[in-house]
Amino acid sequence: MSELDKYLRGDDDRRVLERKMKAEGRLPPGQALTLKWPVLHVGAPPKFDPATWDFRAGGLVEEPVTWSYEAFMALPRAEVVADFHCVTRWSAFDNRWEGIPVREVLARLRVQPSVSHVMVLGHVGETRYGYSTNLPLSDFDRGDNLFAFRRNGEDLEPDHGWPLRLIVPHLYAWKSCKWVRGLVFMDEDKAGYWERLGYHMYGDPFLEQRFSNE
Ligand SMILES: Nc1nc2c(c(=O)[nH]1)N[C@H]1C(S)=C(S)[C@@H](COP(=O)(O)O)O[C@H]1N2
Ligand SMILES: [Mo]
Repeated sequence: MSELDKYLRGDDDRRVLERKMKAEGRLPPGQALTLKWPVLHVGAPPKFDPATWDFRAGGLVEEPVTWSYEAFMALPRAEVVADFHCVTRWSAFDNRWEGIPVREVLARLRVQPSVSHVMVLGHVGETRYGYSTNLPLSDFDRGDNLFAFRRNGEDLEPDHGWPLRLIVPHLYAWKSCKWVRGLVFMDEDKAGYWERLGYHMYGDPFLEQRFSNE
């Protein structure tokens, strides 16, 4: 392929930006920059009905809480610009996410002192896959984490998690649960969907924590 063809395909912009991110220390090892936004999930996006959708928090909390769609969407909102690193080796930079900060949700829960980890739950029942993913409470309780509904000014497509997905920018993207519906607070670490299948329990992209046997 000629340099002109590459330029017309956008490869040239891609490589220039990739070099810049690498120089700035923002490209984790083994990752390539993508200008697109690939779709990656198991199963199929669930049907969304705002009348029956709810968001539940349970496990080791003083009182379990259930929010309706209306109540959840009435929580305070914020914008976060952050990078997104998928374990399948693509990274998308400077995504402008809009959503409800995880900390706004935590502030409305009375989490028991023994809690060390959270299991994040995706949709259950629409397909045979109920997605879940685990992370330490201290990694969940961060200012950059959002329950997002918009990216770069546009509502998320169903494929990207509409009506709501978690965004945890500092860990591999499989922790960013799409179609998120609930949280279980735990006093030990337990494996979620991909973690049971061998993905790393923590998943730091800068340490290349891809699989648990590495
Ligand atoms: N509910 C659910 N969330 C999920 C997944 C999934 O299969 N189901 N896949 C994860 C993986 S492996 C990645 S890389 C990101 C991809 O998000 P995207 O499809 O919006 O790029 O979503 C994560 N969240
Ligand atoms: Mo992924």
